[in-house]
Amino acid sequence: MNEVVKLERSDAIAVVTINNPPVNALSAAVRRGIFDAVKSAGGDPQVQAIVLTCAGRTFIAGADITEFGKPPQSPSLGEVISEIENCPKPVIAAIHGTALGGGLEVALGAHFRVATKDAKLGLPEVKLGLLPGAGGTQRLPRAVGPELAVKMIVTGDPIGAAEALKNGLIEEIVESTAAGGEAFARKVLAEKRPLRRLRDDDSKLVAAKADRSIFTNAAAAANKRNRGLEAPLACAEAVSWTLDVPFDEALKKERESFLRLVSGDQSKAQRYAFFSEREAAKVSGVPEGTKPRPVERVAIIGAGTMGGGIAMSFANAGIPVTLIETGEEQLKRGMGVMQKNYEATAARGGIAADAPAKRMALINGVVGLENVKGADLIIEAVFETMAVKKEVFTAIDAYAKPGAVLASNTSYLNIDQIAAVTKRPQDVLGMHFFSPANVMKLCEIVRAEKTAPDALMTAVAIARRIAKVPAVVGVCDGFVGNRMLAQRGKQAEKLLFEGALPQQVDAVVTKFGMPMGPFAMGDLAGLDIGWRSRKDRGIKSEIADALCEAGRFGQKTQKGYYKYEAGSRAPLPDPEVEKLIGETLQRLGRKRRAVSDEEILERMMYPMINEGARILEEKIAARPSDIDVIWLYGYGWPIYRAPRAGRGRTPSEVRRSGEGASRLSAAPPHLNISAYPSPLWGRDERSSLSGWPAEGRSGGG
Ligand code: 3H9
Repeated sequence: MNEVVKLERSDAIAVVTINNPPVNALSAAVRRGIFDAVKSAGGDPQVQAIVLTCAGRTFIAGADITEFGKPPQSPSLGEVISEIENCPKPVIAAIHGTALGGGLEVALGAHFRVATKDAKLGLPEVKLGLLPGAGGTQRLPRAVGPELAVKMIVTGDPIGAAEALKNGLIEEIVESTAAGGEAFARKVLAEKRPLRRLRDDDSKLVAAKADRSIFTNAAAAANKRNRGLEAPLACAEAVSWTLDVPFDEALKKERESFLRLVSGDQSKAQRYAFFSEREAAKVSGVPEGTKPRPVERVAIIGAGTMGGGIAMSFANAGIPVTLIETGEEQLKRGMGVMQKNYEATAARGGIAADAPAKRMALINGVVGLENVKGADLIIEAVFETMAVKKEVFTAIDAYAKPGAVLASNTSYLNIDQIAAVTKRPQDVLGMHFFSPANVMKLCEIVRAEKTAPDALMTAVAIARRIAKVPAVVGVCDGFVGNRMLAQRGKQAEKLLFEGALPQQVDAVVTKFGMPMGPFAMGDLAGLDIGWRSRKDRGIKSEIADALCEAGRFGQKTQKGYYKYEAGSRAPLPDPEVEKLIGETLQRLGRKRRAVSDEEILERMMYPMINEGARILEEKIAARPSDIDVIWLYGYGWPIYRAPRAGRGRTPSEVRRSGEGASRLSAAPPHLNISAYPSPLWGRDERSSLSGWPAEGRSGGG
């Protein structure tokens, strides 16, 4: 048909094959090719059935996201799907890999669907700030019922072939798409099965039409975790139209909603984030063709909060780990915490009831550093002091097998100095996970001066294998994320000395959209870590030190900047802390003043922007978008406030346009927050920081 869609015939069966690597996205050429192929086969008297399938690693993974925001080209996806649905001959979609977004919508236009057993089917548009725009919100509920459909569309999470079969999304699981698709087509012809057009089949809607609460309850449950995003709400609303709006009218409404979202700031930001994440995995300065080293056995040293979380990340991905401690007591405590975490997740329904046992079985707790022996990758997660790190790496060097990658999970320390105590600095790097490590998706991969390219690529590859988002950074104090965060931390601390309380500062930051403020975050990570590190460096922090001296280490002791009830992670303001702050200020002879929320927000943001710009100047981060990825996945930066500079484009398009940097890093390098309060830009910019202009400022002082 054309260069990306082929039409072949095997006697009465026409096979339409899409071949548009890497993921068979529905570019204009693919849409045209499918449209023409189906029209031609439909009108060919020799053809009795049509199989729609894909070459390469996957079925169609969606609309071509790079085309969004550009002038539309015909045929539209809706027209392609209509052509399939109205074809007088049975059309069978044969699915392998991932049928996502517009890809699943194409398959829903077919009269029958079969899939291989490892296939995944879903409508992830919501993750790009969109709703399915080519009938997905109307056909999926008719295929699987509105309850499952609203869950799939609002969360964007795909289902596997077995679940798809159970719920009527596919007719059969096949060995391979080529043979299986054709065999199924012959079966349809032999059995003279009537063509099932989902648009005409309301049988799965009957119950929810009679009792709307079936739908509204499912929609509310799916929307529970939504934090300020428009798309999930639009998705749920569109699915609700299946209950009371005629099909064609609902398609029109869906289209209008799609067009509104696709041109909105939230979706633009989310699309920019999608491409930024993929760009971050491309490492500069690594010779082409560099292969990661094979990793089958992993050892983690330290069963504390971080080590345990990292071990859980591996176990969650089905990779066995050896978790090493120095004593039985510490090991037992660490294993107990992991067990409890898993059980709590299972009790909430986050994982299957038998998952805690299965996952714990993958974590082999042992005592003694000699147990790193057989590991291909060793991740150290011990106390955050250089002396201890050096001691541990000297021991690892003595026991680890040649070629093993030796990673430190340090969040601040100089990896070059750690590597220097080994005889194999080329194998040493940083793998900085974020707390809680089993939840947060970011892994900063720290390239030290002597890190070998294949060691670096090993860390990047393993991070992706355990479903983390890797971002390669250079060596400096705190790398990218924590170095920027330290600037915020300094201001947060100063704010306490000036009269603000932890809960006031945190409230401003969470209102902006971050999941936590600096003080709640400190309590989660453990205040003792910073305390120990400060002592190591001879630094004092009057209020934080006083808290630690009073045994308030954060959540782990149920007291930190806040107090915590047993078994709860909810921070409760504590009058004792207010008293302690008051006494400290008195001792230092400082007067409290009223601090406005606006001032707090500025002081939480501007210093980080400055630091981001410096990080780029120093080439600690390779690109502005890497910094955005770090903030999105390491610190829960609200995705809808991701760079306006992106405007839905890929990071490389942004660079080519000459606008250069992301919002966080687009600021002139030295806004100089120390001169506060001097308004740096106009009021509206301040009230919504997502409005940061590309050139970094809009007037003011
Ligand atoms: C949609 O369908 C809207 C419709 O409802 C209505 C329209 C009217 N377009 O992730 P990977 C590129 S919205 C363009 O590293 P993996 C990606 O940038 C869409 N490009 O591979 C990368 O390029 P590069 C709904 C795309 O194996 C390369 O492919 N669909 C698209 O780890 C490899 O990607 C989705 O949201 C695309 N749709 O994962 C699915 N998808 O090599 C989005 C990928 O230059 N895609 N690329 O960096 C995914 O989730 C994953 O890519 C997938 C493969 C799971 C498919």
